[in-house]
Amino acid sequence: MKLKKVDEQIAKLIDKEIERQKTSLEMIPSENHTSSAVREALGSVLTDKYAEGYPKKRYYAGLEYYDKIEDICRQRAKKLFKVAHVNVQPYSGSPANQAVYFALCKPGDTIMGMSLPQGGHLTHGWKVSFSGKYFKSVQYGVDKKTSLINYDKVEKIAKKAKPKLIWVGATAYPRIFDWKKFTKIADSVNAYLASDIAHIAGLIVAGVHPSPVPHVHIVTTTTHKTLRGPRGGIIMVTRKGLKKDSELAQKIDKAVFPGLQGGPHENNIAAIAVCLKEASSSGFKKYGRQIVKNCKTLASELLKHGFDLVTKGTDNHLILIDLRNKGISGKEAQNRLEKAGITVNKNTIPYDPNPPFNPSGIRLGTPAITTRGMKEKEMRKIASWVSEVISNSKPCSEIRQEIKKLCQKFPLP
Ligand code: DSN
Repeated sequence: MKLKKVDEQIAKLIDKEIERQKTSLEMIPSENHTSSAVREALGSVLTDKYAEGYPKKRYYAGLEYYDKIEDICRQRAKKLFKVAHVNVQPYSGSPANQAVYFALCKPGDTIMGMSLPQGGHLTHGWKVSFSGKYFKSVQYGVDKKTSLINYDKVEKIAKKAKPKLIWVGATAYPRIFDWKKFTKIADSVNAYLASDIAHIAGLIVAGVHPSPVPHVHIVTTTTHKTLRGPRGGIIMVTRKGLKKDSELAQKIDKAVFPGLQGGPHENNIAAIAVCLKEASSSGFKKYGRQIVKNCKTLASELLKHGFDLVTKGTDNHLILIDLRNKGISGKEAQNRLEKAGITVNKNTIPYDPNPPFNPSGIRLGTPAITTRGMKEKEMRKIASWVSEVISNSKPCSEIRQEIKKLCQKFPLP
């Protein structure tokens, strides 16, 4: 291996990370394990060239094959998500969302999104991000009692604020979005409706979460979560979007380049193309269904172990646990679980009395462990390990060994 010769230090650390991934359970719901085909495209010579512009309209020479690759990627995304136009150049999810603002809004315009501590995303108008600083952001959240989106309340907020752009999407919402209700709300105030499906893109492709495409104007996604590709971002314009604004596709493209980015990372775009091909297979549909089956099994087992789940369960790939009844903070639970070999992340729960750096919950999910082939039987075991770790009824070191043993049976792709 050449890397070992050139840079032994980095090579060793990569080897250690491979070993860590092999022997532990990756349960952060926004993460996954890519295929070796995706990684081969990512590590290819396509990282070598500038390709500012779009296929056939570039500012650099020598891009015959780059053009073909980017076109294939765009066509695959269009077909898979059934949209009118796609841009596959955003470096990731936040830049993709930034481009949507740049295309549609002026600084100071009113925008609306789900608040971060109640499950939304930084770029949906949270106060510390550009989206909360440069725009007049109004935020909706979840109901205090049920932790579900209260659509009547969303409607009231929208009618009062009359936002130019409304975001639907979340990073910690374990339930299905009612796109139709959001469409009705957005249409009633003549707002653009953008859905950020970063977390659930793979579930939509697999048919286990309804698609927003017939209902919204714009869809953004990352490519590395349930979609199981490399880190990256895609912006899509729907037919409904083009009906609202026939220039929408051009506005989005101009916002990405030259508005916000320079040369696209074409090695990444090639790897996204590979991931989209994989996601078009019948095997991927099965995978998506299994993610949800696993998550539901894990949720019901955790409930049996006395865990308090936000919304009492899940419809998708993630679970949010309110740990207050267990007398442990999210941070401590995350640390202890990591020692045992289960990687989750501390997370705020809706109306969290504790600060975001030391919140009351943890977020966990099944995309990566499902990629390894784990099923309901393993979920039951994992739930009991989580319970043993949190209740401190068995040493983490002992559980670590048991997890290592299980992991041997489920190799990384
Ligand atoms: N950082 C991502 C997550 O973990 O959900 C969202 O972009």
